[in-house]
Amino acid sequence: MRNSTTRSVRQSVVLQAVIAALLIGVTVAVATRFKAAGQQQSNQQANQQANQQANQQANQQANQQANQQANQQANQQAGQQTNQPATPPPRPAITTVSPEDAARETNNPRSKWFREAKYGLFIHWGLYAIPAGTWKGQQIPGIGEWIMNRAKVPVKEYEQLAAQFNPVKFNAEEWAQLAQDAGMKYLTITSKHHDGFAMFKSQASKYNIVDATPFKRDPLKELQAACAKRGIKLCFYYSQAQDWHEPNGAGNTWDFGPDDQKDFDQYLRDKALPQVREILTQYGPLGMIWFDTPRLMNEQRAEQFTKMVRELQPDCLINGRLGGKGDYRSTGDNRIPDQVVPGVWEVPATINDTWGYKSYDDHWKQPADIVFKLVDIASKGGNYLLNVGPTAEGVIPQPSQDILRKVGQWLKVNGEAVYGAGPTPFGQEFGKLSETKKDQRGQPVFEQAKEWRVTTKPGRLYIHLFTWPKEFALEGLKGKVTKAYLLADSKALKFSQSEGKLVVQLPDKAPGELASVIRLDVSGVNP
Ligand code: JFZ
Repeated sequence: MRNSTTRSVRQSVVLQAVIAALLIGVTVAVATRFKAAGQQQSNQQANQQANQQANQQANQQANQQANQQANQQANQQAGQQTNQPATPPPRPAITTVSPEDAARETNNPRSKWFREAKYGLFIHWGLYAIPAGTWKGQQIPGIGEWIMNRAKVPVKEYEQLAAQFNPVKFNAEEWAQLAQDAGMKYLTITSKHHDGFAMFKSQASKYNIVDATPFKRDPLKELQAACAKRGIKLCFYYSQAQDWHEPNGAGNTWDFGPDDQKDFDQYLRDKALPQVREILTQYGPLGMIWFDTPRLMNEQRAEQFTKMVRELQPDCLINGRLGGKGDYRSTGDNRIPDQVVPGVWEVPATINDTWGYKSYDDHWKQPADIVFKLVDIASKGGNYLLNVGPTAEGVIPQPSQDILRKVGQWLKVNGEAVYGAGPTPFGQEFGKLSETKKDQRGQPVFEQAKEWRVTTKPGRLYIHLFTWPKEFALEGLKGKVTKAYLLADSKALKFSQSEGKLVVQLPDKAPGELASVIRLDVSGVNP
């Protein structure tokens, strides 16, 4: 099984390398055109081009790595039980987007709120919060919400968790307030994950939080009200293909045998489509539905969902993991591209190393790291969807709350440089290809620089500093800077500008613990 998996991975990696190589040429050309149109600066253009050429290779490499990883992951997951390669083949990495798709995403009025929002709260919550990473005394490796699969728990056993699920400390107001304090503009919660358990009242399946638990409440209804109050866009994750509770759903091979012998269309007809109809009709306007792991999906199956979403909620976004073309693309989990990527896209990310709660995962990302990632992603043109995994009592772990609120404090001061901001017109700040270090295939490694990042708004540049130099120097800016100040204290900064070089003098001490942002007002150029 190992061998055949490895072989099929290798084959598709080779194929994808070829496709990626073809696409990258186009992507780079287009990215150059996009940016050139916005700024009319020959110097900047030259910079960009040099930078893009230098990084083309790095991109290609990253794509191949991402593809290989996605391939391996998908194949491992699917192949574990059945010796079958995963279906469908993994999507190419998001950096290989075609110019047509990028333009379609960007010009879609439906995605406007999303492009401006930049930062959302992901919540993975379900029955898996009860075992919290431990089954029958054994710590089960991997992500918490996969415990049923990783421990091969029979449906009859796993189902019994429902009778114990009573998250009496759940408070929708507190969760929505946390998202607001954190500066997050949307909230995406698991309405049904791969375990098949619906976290909402469902007519289509009794295996749901209202009908099958002592809790009897519908937390998604409560969240609807709490989010609406605060202007937070409510979004639902829905696992449309994997459903380990259903004989014909994808993924549960330990109870129901190989996926290729299932009547997958019957599962779609009896459960997935009716439940998606329920979430689209019972919870007011949704920001999006976040589909996932499109095993066994194909264009025609995806189309049934797309049609339903468009009919019932024309403004509701569809993410990139349905199985057809979505309104935007997701990167691989926790994967941030090296460069600016055109179009609309999102990085789904964990705050520790799991999505669903695991009692012993304390590997928290720190606020400085999260601020860096948020800014890094925004400066490349994407969104950051950061996850928390609440406990079986309905509590979001205190460390995640504290971390999110620290980042929220930073955003209160510096939010204008993030929300609604566009990507950098430069690129040299992302780093460069190593002159000495090579990867296993002999390709130079991309060495990320982390000193500064840039976001933009019309007539403005925002320089995010992650270290604190005496002065900040920027090459290649031809527009005339009329004003410079730190968002943290609004005090004017001294600067000089000559021959395309800007130098901004900085005070002795940074104004805060986390990144400091210089706002530059620029005339004569629209960054
Ligand atoms: C999926 C789920 O299986 C997982 O439980 C979690 O919900 C996560 C957000 O999404 O896992 C994936 C899906 C796609 C990739 C990686 C993990 N990918 O494309 O790299």
